[in-house]
Amino acid sequence: MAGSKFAYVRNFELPDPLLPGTFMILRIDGHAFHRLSEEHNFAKPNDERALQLMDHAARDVMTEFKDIVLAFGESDEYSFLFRKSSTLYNRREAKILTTVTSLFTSSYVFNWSKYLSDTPLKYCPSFDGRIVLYPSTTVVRDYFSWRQADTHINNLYNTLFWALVLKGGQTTTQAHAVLRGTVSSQKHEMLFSRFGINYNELAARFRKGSVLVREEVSTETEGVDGLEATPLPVSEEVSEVVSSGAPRKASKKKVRVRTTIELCHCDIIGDEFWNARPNILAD
Ligand code: DGT
Ligand code: MG
Ligand code: MG
Ligand code: MG
Ligand code: MG
Repeated sequence: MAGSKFAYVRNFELPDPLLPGTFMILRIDGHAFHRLSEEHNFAKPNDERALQLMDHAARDVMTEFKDIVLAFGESDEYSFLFRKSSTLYNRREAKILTTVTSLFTSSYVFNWSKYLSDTPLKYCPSFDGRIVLYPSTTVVRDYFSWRQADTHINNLYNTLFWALVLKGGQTTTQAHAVLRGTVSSQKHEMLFSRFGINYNELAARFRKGSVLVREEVSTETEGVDGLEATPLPVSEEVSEVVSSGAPRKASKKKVRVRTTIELCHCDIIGDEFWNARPNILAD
């Protein structure tokens, strides 16, 4: 069946498959958030409400796309790691990228007023997105180390910069000049000696960024004399049933394993995080 004489235009639609057997990382980044943060009076250097809104949108994305095994967020960006064997949308790049980016954006807008209740959204925010393929677990680990190191570098710089401006009475030009060429230890020292700020005591959210990861949570429920325990109102499966040894009035214990999405502000550069969660990088 040839269809209409116009149908040949479909021949211009070229496939855009992402190489199988590789790790996809999709990163979204707020478009012109320098302006968005100014126009909506985000706190400097970090606005906790705005960061929580980013976390909320990222969680919505992970809830919808089960192949995402890890997400990391800082500032106006979020990175999503898909499991290596994902066949989401037959690994069509545009389909994955546009659907995830638009879901993130709509969640950001939809939930804005929950976090910035006294600040009406003045215009439509947007996010750009890209997918990069990584061939090995080493480079995936290095990718996330790169982003978390970036969080630290930017936060240290921004914390001192805004302390100089907001507490030290300097102009932004002066603050930039003071910071130029300084190394990390000098910034720590300046923060402490001039402003009494111990950098390491700042909120982990600001120093480490946000990590969203799926965790399995086991709950034991009891059913007596063969009565079933009330199912949990979540769409997760029962993993095993354990019976006690008593012949009558047996109390059946059901261990239910649910998967939840946990938010933490922990280190992902060292081995500990990854060793505790071997599933993230598994095939
Ligand atoms: P782009 O990504 O090229 O469209 O341009 P921008 O302006 O989004 O630049 P980008 O992504 O490199 O930097 C993020 C901007 O967002 C940066 O100017 C600071 C701002 N921003 C992000 N989070 C916060 C926050 O919590 N508080 C404040 N005051 N600003 C923030
Ligand atoms: Mg950008
Ligand atoms: Mg941006
Ligand atoms: Mg950014
Ligand atoms: Mg359609």
